[in-house]
Amino acid sequence: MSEILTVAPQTNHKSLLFSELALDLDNLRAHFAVLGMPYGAAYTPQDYNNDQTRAPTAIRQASDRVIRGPERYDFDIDGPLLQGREDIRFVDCGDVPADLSEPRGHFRRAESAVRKILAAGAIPIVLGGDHGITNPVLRAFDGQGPLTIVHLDAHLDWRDEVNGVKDGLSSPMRRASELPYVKNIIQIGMRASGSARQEEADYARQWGASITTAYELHDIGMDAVLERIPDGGRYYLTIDADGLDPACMPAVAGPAPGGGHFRPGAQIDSWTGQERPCGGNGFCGNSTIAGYSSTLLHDCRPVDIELDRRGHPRRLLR
Ligand SMILES: [Mn+2]
Repeated sequence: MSEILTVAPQTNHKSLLFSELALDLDNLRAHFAVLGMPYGAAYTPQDYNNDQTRAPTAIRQASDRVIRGPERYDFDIDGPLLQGREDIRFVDCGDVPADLSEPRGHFRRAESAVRKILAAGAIPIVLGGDHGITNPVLRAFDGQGPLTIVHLDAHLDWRDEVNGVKDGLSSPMRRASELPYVKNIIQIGMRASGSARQEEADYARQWGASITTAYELHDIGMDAVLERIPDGGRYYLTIDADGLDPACMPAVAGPAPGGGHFRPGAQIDSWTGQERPCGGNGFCGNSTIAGYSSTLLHDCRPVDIELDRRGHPRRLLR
């Protein structure tokens, strides 16, 4: 029997936004698959089980207060969740469990779980946890490129290592830059001080990352920032909750004043769902969401979808 990669979420409301619980990843039938990843790569012993580890469960439990029923009309998307389409399968694959006898085993299981979700033709929606979760998730995308990473965050996340840990929450963009199938990195919302030093800022610019600061975003607006993203290939959206201003997203480990509010967050979600010129096999939106984030509730709204002959999502439509 193959190894069990995920277990059911912990408490009452077991899935995100009334989605079907689907723990059999070998026989997954889905267009959108939620995956909870509570554990990152700890920098200190205290971080093995921190506030962020409770986020996937907390987000699921909060989701039924945000949308009281999947049949309810939602003004943001001009219709009910999934637009009432019963042919779209939106499932929740549960959480990736940790094992103290194998401290990084959850990263290996997460990568395997995402590979199975992709093999099923579904778009993974990953809930952290901290931003370290992006490292194993992106590794599962080999053969799926070229990828453009769209990254909303206060912080640069280009550290090579912290306390000797190379796949922690400070390093996801550095690790992404090393993947041969990652062609573009678009970073939006940078501000204040994080783990980056001058050398990381220089390195990111030298690599060719497109960096938009929070104040530039305020000045020109999210639509103008999104215009800078090259067309073609596939997009991988990763949102650190601290990309939003702490006035509307205070429950983060690294608050940085001066960020955007819900409106630019919703715009970036909406952009993910737009019809765009696509290369490769035509996927347009591949989303991973790290950390506490109300914007993720927008990200989890597939508004309309075009399927290929095998029933896999070919294109997301507005
Ligand atoms: Mn951050």
